[in-house]
Amino acid sequence: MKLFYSPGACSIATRISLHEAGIDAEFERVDLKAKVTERGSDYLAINPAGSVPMIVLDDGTGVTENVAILALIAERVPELGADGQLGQIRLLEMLSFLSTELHASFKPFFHDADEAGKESAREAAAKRLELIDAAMLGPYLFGRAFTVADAYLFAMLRWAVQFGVPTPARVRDLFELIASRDSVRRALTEEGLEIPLLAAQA
Ligand SMILES: N[C@@H](CCC(=O)N[C@@H](CS)C(=O)NCC(=O)O)C(=O)O
Repeated sequence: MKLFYSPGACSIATRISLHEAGIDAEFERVDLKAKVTERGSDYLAINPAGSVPMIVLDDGTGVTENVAILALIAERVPELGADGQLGQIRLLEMLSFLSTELHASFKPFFHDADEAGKESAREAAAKRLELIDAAMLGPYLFGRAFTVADAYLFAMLRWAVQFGVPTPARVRDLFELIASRDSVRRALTEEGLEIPLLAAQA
């Protein structure tokens, strides 16, 4: 499998999940502005949407979209999904919320929003983090076990620190718990990123 990624982007959720799953992968960095990969390939010819993550399976099939990629990893390694009768549905429900609500609320920060735009993005993201705080079972989103949804949330909690989004206490604890996992430390190191310190925001 291959992952097209950009350091610190949401694609780190896939990298973390692959490490958790014990799935070997190749990683190819994408310059998201120039839309060129580190090997000099035209990324738009590979993924016309131009966004990361994208994975390419060993048979050459490409899969895009965080929700689909993370669901695929959880399908291959069910321990990384949610338990219970509605487990798969609950996982999709959470991944969809993370993608369409939380992830979307961070977009203005990456698109040169002015101060007013950033402040309203901050409020929108904070509101969604409060919903997560109320819904999470603890200590992870779905209880005692880490899932691919935690990996996706982690990517965005790094941005919450970066952009000063107020983060409820239980979600901050969850962030630190996720950050302490070997898979996460490995992924951060591989992408040349620091271990985040949310406590600084408390
Ligand atoms: N709908 C896509 C969006 C992914 C996305 O927004 N990726 C960002 C990085 S976190 C990106 O590639 N931005 C650059 C661009 O879209 O041109 C998904 O959920 O996978």
